[in-house]
Order: sequence, then structure tokens, then C-alpha cells
Amino acid sequence: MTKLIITAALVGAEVTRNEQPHLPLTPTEIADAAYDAWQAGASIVHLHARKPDGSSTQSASVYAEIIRLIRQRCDVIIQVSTGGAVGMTAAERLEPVTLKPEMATLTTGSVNFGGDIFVNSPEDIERFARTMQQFGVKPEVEVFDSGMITTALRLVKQGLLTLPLHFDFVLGVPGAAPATLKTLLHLVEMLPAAATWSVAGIGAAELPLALHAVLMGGHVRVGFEDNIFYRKGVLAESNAQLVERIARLSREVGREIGTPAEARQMLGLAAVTA
Ligand code: KMH
Ligand code: ZN
Repeated sequence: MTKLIITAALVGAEVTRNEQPHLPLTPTEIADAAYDAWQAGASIVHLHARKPDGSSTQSASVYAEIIRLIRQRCDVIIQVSTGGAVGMTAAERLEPVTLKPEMATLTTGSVNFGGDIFVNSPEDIERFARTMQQFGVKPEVEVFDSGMITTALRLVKQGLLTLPLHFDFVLGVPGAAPATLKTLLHLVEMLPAAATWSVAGIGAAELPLALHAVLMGGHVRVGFEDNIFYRKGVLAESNAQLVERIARLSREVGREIGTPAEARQMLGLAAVTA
């Protein structure tokens, strides 16, 4: 089996310091969390940015500072969010793509998102895909429900996405696909040839789904964006602690952890030096 790619989703847009006291917020805190996650076995960091008051921002300058600080310390793959926070405009959400990070997320459909709606109109999805092509950024297709795979395949036909694709299944968001093994199997069956995939289970589903992915030959995403607990009722001490656990369990069942260089090869990204 291929080595495991671990993505650390360090910050997110919705989690607060009140809920998770160790949530990194400033560029320095986020870069420190990225470094610790990389040391624990993460080969990709999925980034969101925050303003000094803790609210979400897609400001290119804030992302630039986070990326600069991470790059000083390690060669982890940088993946910026284009989801941002619910209610942001497409132009706002696309700002970090202009920095030409190696990867960016691309959600290929709208979805109820707790009490909100995460809106991704067909027109905006095409615009996001075109902008990523223009800046040479590899998309990670974020799948909250099965129709989003169908839409990604349509974008391939339109020439807006290029095979092989990399998908991330975000399972267990209230209003979206449930965090079950059945869902995961169904989504994996829908993928085009040579696709790579990871799973991000929300809340208590993070660990069981990650374990399924380890055994199925998929990849995993963990971190405070998706889950703030280590176990029921016990908050995690850091993002790195969640990365370290899935790395340890994966090794225990005989699956080694990929370095950023190995992950770049698996994902078809160009090699870089730190
Ligand atoms: N914050 C969510 C509304 C992404 O990063 O691309 C969207 C999100 C997905 O987090
Ligand atoms: Zn995100």
C-alpha cells in the first residue's frame, strides 16, 4: 500500500478559542502549529486565516505571512482554503490563490452547513477552477455530498480540471453526507481512475473514518477545523497530538507515513526545497 498522506487542518473558520483554548490564530501561532504537525507526520497543512480578533479572513497578506513563516521552517505542502467562511464573496475567497500556493480547496457544490448554507454556485465553481488553473494551483476537490463528485467530473470534461484528481470527503457536517463507512465506500466507488482521496470526519467521526481510510488505502485529514477533542469529553492539546495519533496507529497496522516529498510525488506536485 502507498504511504499515508496526513493533512492537518489546523484552524478552520468556525472554531473559537472559547471552544478550543489551543486553537492557533495569529500567523506565528499557525506557523508553529504547522511545524509541530509536520514533525508529527503531516505532509499537508490545510490553512485558514484569522484577523487579530479571531474572526475569519481570506486576506492574501495574512496568508502570505503565514506561508512565509511556515516556509522558513519546513517543506510541508501548503494548501489554502477557498471555502473561507460562510457568507464571503467569491473574490474574497479566491485571494490566497493569487499567492500561488501548491494546493487549494475547491468545493464543487452548495450544501447546508449546520444552521448556514455554504454557497458554491455553478458559475463560481467554474471561476474557482479557472483561477486555480491560471495560477498553477492543484485543487483538492472538497466533497460534502456525492453530487459534488459528479460536478467535478463535469469540470474535467469542460477542461477546467485535470486528471488525476485529488478529493477530500468531508463527512458528518450537519446537513451534508453522514460520517459512515457506507458513505465512504460509496464515494470511493464513484471516483475516476487514478484519483487519490482523503477523508475528514467531523467531530467524533474523525478517528474512526481516518482508521477506515488507513486500511482502505486512502489518506486522512485531522485537526481542529474538523474536531477539537482527543476523546469524548477531553479536548486535544494540539493539532500535532491528533496527527501523532493517526500516524502511530497507521504504523501499527503496517502503513508508513509519507513525507512531503513523497506526498508531492503521489499528488503530482513539483518538488520543492524548504
Ligand atoms: N468554512 C467552511 C464554510 C474549505 O476550506 O475549502 C468551508 C471550508 C471548506 O472550510
Ligand atoms: Zn477548510
